[in-house]
Amino acid sequence: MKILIIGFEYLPVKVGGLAEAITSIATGLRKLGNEVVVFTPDHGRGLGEVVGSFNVSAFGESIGITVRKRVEQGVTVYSLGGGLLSEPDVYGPNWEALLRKTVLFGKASVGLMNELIGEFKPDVIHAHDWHVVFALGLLKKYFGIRSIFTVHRLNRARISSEYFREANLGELAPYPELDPEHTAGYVADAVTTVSRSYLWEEWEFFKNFDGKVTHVFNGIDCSFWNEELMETKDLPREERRRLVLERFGLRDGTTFMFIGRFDRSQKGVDTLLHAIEILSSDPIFEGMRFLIIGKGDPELEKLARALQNRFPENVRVITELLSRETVRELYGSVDFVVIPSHFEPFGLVQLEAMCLGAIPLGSSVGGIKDTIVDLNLDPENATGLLVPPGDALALARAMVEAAGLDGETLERLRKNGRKRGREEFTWEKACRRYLKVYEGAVDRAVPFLR
Ligand code: NHF
Repeated sequence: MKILIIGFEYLPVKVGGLAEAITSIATGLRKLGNEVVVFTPDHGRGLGEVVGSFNVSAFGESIGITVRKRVEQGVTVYSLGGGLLSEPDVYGPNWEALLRKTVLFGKASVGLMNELIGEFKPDVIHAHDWHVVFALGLLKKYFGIRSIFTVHRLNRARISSEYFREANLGELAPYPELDPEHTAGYVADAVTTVSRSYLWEEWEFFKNFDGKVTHVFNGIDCSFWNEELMETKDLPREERRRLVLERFGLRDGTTFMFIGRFDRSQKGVDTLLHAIEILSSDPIFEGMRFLIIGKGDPELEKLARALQNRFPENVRVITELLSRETVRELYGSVDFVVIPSHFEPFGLVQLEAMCLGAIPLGSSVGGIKDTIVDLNLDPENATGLLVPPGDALALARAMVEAAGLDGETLERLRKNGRKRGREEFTWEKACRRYLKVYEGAVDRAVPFLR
């Protein structure tokens, strides 16, 4: 099949999990023998060789567009630069600039497609997240190609219809303000999201496209998230843990790690801080260690540091950027990884942890719920523990339960986790299912069959 992928992030350009997902999907589809082309903004990176240029009129001026091309793992990546497409802040520097960038990307995508169509006519266009709504609408309008829209995370923005008129898509904007995710879903022939639970949690949105909605789970790259590649792979796990804790100036103890963005709406670091506070009055706390890794909301960073100051023997807050390799060493050394998200379309952390033998304690939402098998629901096949989101007391209790598990149970959880990560959630599986979506040969989310 000939597949065109459009998205705002493609590795090495990475802001969040989106980059990892789009790149893995593109390379996975290529490995399955498809021809895969990607259109993405250049974001001032200048990656690849210049292969063309043309002008686009937008916002009352003529903007020179530069097309760069590179081939990575068999995938042809075109990056479009010029005007705001060369702005290095992927989603910035402000909302107005981002909207203009999305319109310009749409118009420039049509210019590039016009150049390529003689040699490369896609069978399907796969659009990722709302930023490509104009590109999707315009490619559909001018080339009539079957298209798929994937929601990685609902953003629920409102955009003035002016931007649709500026994009030459006035016909899609009957109201003064529109939700671009809604428009993208309306334009697409199929709509997908990255886990089954997220789809149903957000049915209020997805029901608008009832009949063409399904889920495709993301995957995990266990060839990288692999214990065999660890520097300390020959040491027993307890020894690795001792060394990691020593590095952060802590004595040995049962270790819980959080890694993620410090924000209030999604990642739930606030719930974790509260849970640690609750635990601090329990005698078991003395033997517990918490590594809290991430950055973001300055208020939350301050709260986390205050907790570290109060409990210097137990808590370490790490706000520096760690390499993927270092994070791998940590996953392979700590006992538990906590994922207290308030919502999570898929979430990669729980699977990265599972691949490296760290046991996940996660909120029972979205992709976390679909990937972790809860010890209290299915002890034989369990891979971790699930707790209700936003419930600090339940999380504190789960941490006490986890710290008290016997060696045999811990080993079973680890073994099941590794197997589930490596066999159930592969990118190859995800890509095979996307191919079915492209062909319309996939099961749908049906509200009366839930
Ligand atoms: O894993 C890639 C990622 C998801 O849960 C994640 C999210 C954004 O919030 O699909 O997209």
